[in-house]
Amino acid sequence: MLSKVVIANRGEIALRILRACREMSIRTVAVHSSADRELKHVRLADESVCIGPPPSANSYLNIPAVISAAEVTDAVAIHPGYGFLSENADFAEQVEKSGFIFIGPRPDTIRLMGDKVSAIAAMKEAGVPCVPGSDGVLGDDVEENLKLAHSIGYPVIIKAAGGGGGRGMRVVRSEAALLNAISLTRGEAGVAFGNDQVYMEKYLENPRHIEFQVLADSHGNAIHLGERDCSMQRRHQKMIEEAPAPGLSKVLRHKIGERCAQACREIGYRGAGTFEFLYENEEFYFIEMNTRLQVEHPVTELVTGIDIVREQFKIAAGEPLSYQQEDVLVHGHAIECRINAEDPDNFLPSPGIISRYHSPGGPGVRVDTHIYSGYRVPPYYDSMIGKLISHSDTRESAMARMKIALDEIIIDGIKTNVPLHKILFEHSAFQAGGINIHYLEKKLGMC
Ligand code: MV4
Repeated sequence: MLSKVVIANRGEIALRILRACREMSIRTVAVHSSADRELKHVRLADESVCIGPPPSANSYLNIPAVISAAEVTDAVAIHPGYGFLSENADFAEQVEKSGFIFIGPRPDTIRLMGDKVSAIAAMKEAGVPCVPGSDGVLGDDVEENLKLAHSIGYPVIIKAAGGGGGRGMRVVRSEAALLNAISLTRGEAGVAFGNDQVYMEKYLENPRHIEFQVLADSHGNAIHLGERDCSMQRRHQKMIEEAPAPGLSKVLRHKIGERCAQACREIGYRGAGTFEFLYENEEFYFIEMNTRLQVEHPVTELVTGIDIVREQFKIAAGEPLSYQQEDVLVHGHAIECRINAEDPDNFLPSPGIISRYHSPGGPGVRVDTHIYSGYRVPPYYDSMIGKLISHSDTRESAMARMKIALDEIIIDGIKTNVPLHKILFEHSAFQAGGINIHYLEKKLGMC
């Protein structure tokens, strides 16, 4: 197994990764900004290295600083977590060129998936169902673009090849608006991503957002761990995730999951990954692939019993996957609530000192957080301070356990979105299951 790993992240996920290292007897190096000396995982790590001041560009995104930390501590591998450098192909490449193991896919795979047009082309080729749309990037031929949109049928959506996660896209509802939308999206994309390539898809009005978790080793084995429903979101920030997706049949799960696993085999994927789909009228449409560990991985861990971070380390060490597809069973239901340090009324960040913290607990309750009484939430980073995850045999009882946990948790001194979570769990459409991506924003617009 790997002897020593640099954890190139912060907060709850750095702690999650550190705990996996402990179980596997891997020594740990925490790299942190000067604002993050008091993080729980920094205290627990075998070693720690301060890599710069709080702005992420000067610390968590500073590639030479992270690699130097691996060099001076004699680490063998770097785990990037999520966000920060986790999907940066240049970082993965420099890590490998410096003689370290990057815990994630090969740099070329990250690059392939980072460009949404090449990602879609690869998935289409591998038999993954995609949204009807342009065959690659749009050209400058006005007539051709009008003809294409006409044949797809309005509404269509123009997306930037370099975008993703909701950045760089525009819905077009009529022919009259098409050409302007293409040039506006092109211009914005050029500025934002340094790549003005755009593509066109049929716009799906009311889809659900369902993603499949995959694991692939370096020996050509790939499996899927089923899906997560992430439709409860606001402005592309997920708020609640669950597994399995309410109402999805076992047959369709395995059909789509197997397509994802097969695609991994065909492109030589390595590591943990997520296939993002839109789901509407019982049909799946691939939109993007994430080449990292995701925030919401715990719901999959709870329903499958598989430790995804542990598998990442095994894969990185060159070992085969611990499971075959037949070993993967989905047991019961799991739900995750993201806890954010923010004002639930206006969603503004609410940094500051947590004067009192009491963790919920009990059967089927998992708490992934780095916070403690006296911890100061810094203003420099994402406002997510933890995740509450419940598991039980049925969706109803997993929801009941979550409500109890939300009532139990005490976070004083800062504002959090816990009150909003409590309200959402009383909403009948969410209780019934199967809400779409517009549900939360519509609900918030009403109250
Ligand atoms: C779409 C779509 C409807 N039709 N593509 C937004 C984030 C990016 N990953 C893709 N997104 C969307 N692509 C087609 N053809 C609607 C969205 C979308 C969305 C998708 C997933 C989760 C939340 C969303 C919120 C608004 C729009």
